[in-house]
Amino acid sequence: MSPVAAPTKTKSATARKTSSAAKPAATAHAPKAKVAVASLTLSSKNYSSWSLRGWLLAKFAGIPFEEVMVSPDDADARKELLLLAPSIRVPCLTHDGAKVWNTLAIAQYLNDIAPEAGLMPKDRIARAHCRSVSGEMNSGFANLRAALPMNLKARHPGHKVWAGAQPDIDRVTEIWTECLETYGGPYLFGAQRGMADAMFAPVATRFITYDVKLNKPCILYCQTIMAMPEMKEWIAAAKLEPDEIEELDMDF
Ligand SMILES: N[C@@H](CCC(=O)N[C@@H](CS)C(=O)NCC(=O)O)C(=O)O
Repeated sequence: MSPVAAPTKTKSATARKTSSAAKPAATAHAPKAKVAVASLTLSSKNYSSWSLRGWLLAKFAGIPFEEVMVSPDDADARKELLLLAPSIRVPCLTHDGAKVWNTLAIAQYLNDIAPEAGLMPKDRIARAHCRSVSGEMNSGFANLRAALPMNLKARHPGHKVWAGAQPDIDRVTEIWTECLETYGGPYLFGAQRGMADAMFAPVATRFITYDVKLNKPCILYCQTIMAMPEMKEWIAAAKLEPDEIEELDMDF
């Protein structure tokens, strides 16, 4: 892990900023070290799965960063977000002159600046596998996303999964099972949590929220994800958010 792992704070503006950055300890005689403080745009902690992925990646990388909370429904915030992220989407990472949007690009950038954090496996073949499953998550599973939106505060025991989402669920569990068998768990690529775990963490929460039936290794993997201290921190913050998106709070 990076030696610069820092607690996360939050700031406020039209886009609400939370500073997650650790300020270097200043002493009278010490030369001022130049610490590049990153900022990461996020939207809801309860509902935004992409925000969670970006935030976990930054946490795993151990960089100090501030959270910039933006509301996608607020016109002023959207204008501000456009200045921060050309895609007008979260997450977007700004760090030391670099602006990086799209979660995969953020993961690769963080791996560049904090290689010691082990976001990607060291082995070339495992790294290729990690990139492939992370890319599949980044661009696929549209039916799963539509049918089982992330909602960390909700629980739907016995939820009947829409048939159109089942092939996506089956493919996710196939990826997880193969990774856990190949690399020995408890994370997808072995003992070290990393990029692929951040990419699939919101899916683990959806499987729990909607009571999706899983095989034993996948149940254990969901538990491993939920037990990560970073997940606990994120979920605790999500629970404090007001329930703003009524259609996602409906009973199925
Ligand atoms: N694959 C993209 C997806 C990003 C994405 O869809 N973000 C959503 C939040 S969950 C967003 O910003 N939505 C706001 C909007 O579309 O206005 C990425 O990795 O950045």
